[in-house]
Amino acid sequence: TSVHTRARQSPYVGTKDVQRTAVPDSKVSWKVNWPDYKATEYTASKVLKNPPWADDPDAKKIKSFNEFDGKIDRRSFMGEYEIDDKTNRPRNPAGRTGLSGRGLLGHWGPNHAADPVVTRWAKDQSNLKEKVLEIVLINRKDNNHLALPGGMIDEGENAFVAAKREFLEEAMNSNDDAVVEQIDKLFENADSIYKDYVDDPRNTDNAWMESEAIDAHDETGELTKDLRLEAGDDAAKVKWVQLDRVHNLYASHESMVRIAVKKHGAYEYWHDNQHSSET
Ligand code: RP5
Ligand code: MG
Ligand code: MG
Repeated sequence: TSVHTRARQSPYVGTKDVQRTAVPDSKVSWKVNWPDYKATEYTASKVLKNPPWADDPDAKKIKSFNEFDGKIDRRSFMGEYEIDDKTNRPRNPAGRTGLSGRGLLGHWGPNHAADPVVTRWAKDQSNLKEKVLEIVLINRKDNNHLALPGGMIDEGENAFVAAKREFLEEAMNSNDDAVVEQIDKLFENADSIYKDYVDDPRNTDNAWMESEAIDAHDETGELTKDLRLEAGDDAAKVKWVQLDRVHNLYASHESMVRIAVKKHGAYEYWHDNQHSSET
């Protein structure tokens, strides 16, 4: 596996001047000794205001890391993470990011998301050698990046429920009964295809994103033929995108999409194609 790169980008997302300490690839791992390492400390003011979705600014107030803490799941897909003796802050299992504190993230430690991977076969396969999938993607409002229409798991939800809810919010902008029923059908045979750390630009040394990707594939095209996509919530745009070349997707979404492509036996576009600059 490769080291995280988006989690080391500066300036920190949503800021003009928060610069992460530069962390070279060779020093991402905590196993590499770096006695002088000093990360830039930053937590966004909206997080420090202690809204209901965020933890106490003092990590010492958190008693149950690595387990369920009331309704908050503080377990990591990466196994047990370390907690700093002095500060009681969790340590990012994927390594150094150059930033300490929580940045834009509410929870110390893992912040859990779910990503719906909704696919069907592209209609026009006439000039294609292999079967090509198309997928529902959004452009994110926060950075215009092309992304899966995913979001944070709410308290008490599992990843399937969250992926479906986020799809309704961001890709359908609807909670009409008929639309909900249509999406329920689409997700009836949905499958969890990824449960892991994600290389999200918001990650810090003490707070990071993890996600479970939910694959909902419409084999016949029947379930999605009347789907009326409409961007909502944190999505600026939504569209079906043909998977015949590499797109520059947000966080670790490209890895999730490739798993779905392989699973459905579709054209593995990344073998022949170079990186595209479209966002
Ligand atoms: C990514 O951030 C996840 O894979 C998911 O798509 C997303 C969740 O955050 P929001 O969309 O709620 O900002 O790391
Ligand atoms: Mg959302
Ligand atoms: Mg979202």
